[in-house]
Amino acid sequence: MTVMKKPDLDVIIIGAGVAGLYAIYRLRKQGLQVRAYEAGDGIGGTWFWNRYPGCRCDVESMEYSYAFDDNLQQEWKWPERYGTQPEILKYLNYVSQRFNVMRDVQLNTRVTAAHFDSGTNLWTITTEQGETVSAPFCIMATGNLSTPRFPKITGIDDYTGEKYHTGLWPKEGVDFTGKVTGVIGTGSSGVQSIPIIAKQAKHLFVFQRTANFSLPARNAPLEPEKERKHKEEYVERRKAAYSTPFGIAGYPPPDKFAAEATSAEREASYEAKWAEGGSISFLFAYKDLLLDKAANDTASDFVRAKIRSTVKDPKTAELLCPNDHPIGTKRLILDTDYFETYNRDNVTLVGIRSNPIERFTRSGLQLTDGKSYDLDAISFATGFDAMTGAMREIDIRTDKGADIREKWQDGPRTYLGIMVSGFPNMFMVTGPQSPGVKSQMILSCEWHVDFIAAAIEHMRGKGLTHIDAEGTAEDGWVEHNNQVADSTLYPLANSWYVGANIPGKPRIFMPYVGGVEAYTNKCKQVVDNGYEGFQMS
Ligand code: NA7
Repeated sequence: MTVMKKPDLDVIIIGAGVAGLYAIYRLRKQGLQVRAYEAGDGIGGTWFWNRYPGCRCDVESMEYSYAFDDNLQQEWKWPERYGTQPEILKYLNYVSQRFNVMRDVQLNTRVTAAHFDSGTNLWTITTEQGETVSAPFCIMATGNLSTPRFPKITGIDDYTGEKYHTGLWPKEGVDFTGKVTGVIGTGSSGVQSIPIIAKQAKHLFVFQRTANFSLPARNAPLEPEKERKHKEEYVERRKAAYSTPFGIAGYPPPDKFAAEATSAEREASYEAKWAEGGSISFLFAYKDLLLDKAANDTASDFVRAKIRSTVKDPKTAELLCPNDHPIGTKRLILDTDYFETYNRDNVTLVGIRSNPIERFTRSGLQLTDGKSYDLDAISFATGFDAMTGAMREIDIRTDKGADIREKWQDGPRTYLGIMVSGFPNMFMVTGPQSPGVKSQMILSCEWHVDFIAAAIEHMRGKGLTHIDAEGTAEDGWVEHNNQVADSTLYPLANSWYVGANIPGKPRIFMPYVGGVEAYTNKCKQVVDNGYEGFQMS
């Protein structure tokens, strides 16, 4: 007779960032025994690791917060229009304490493997320390931008100066005063940190492979009247957010195509949005900015003209003008004085598109044409193995031979970004092929956790223990996801949305860009149809 081992928990949660923390709270309310395993020595995920100077959310702080408890959203006070990394981390720690979440978080614990056994119907995870834990359900709350990547360039380990990655920034901060320093990468992390590093450094060299579009954030202290009104309307605003493309209420959707306006009207409209700051309002100028190249060109040209009029040196200005993708098809960056920074005498922009970094040396780096730079410190703002990286770092497999690295060899395949067919009882929060990174992320995390919690509750109510996504449902969803992406301009850009920043990563459009409203309606329909596309037994 075999004695069945009693599982350690009802649900294992991997990661204690925004998603993991809410999952603990939500599932515990259902009487489930849960525990989150977190690699960091603190909670917060992305907001724990990305401590680089200038790190700030690009969604307004009154929106970028949890909606699950009205008292919480009423009592928390955001000081500025956009939350800084320290402020958001403070908020997440506050939430954790307020809801006593910490007792179910195990810090300093990196999960290396997760194996499912169909005989026992249990997931068993293994940690770096060799601990094993089992539970019938496992939730990957592992984040989308949580696997920082250094470029694979010869000699990187020979470099003896200070070396930092924006996504792994030291807690104690870095003082660049008096240093000749380099930043490699001009995505959001580079663009946010460059103006601040420039103010400290003796000299800053920015090594740019691709110029990116960036708009002024127009950050400012939060106006008390705006805050009061927002709080008064919070509950309705949160509800309304689900009927919008990005999960953010308060931005009237566009009612005109770009071609329906005269060029003077378009100019005035872009100018007003440029002055207002923020990316949603700008992309909402016309209906077809992300659908039609000619429409998009009008907005792209407007921003290029702004760059040219801001940056005094015409050669530098030209190098900063993005020319390989339509505006908005890569994450549209929000900055504070980014382009203005290139007017400083101590900042030099080095274009490395046609003259890439050949190698790192003991004292700095050398470009292909032989020119070398001696640098006291180098900051890598080179991004992440986005969306699939964190899960692929864990050895996820089942006793039936399913292996996530093999399954996703040609790109991720999921049903609704929530489950992967062949991996029973394993859920993802904001997995690939869900709106996640193309939405107000906290809203999407809450939506997924609520969906998962409801599915588990439904199963328990019916005495069911096993759930998997049907292969055909998954195929259909992947195809739908690709069709939606192909009907937009998004695939035209070499972005981390398609894995283009990781050499050798299969090129597939990973986020769902049909919008939050369409996506959440689809989820509701799935539930109304008895969890259509999921097999439960
Ligand atoms: P991103 O947006 O992926 O940006 C990474 C940057 O690093 C980008 O400019 C890359 O140039 C550059 N990069 C990457 N590898 C290299 C090499 N080998 N040589 C030179 N330059 C390189 O990451 P971020 O951290 O800035 O932002 C990620 C998200 O976090 C952001 O979208 C927000 O949502 C928050 P490339 O464009 O690939 O030519």
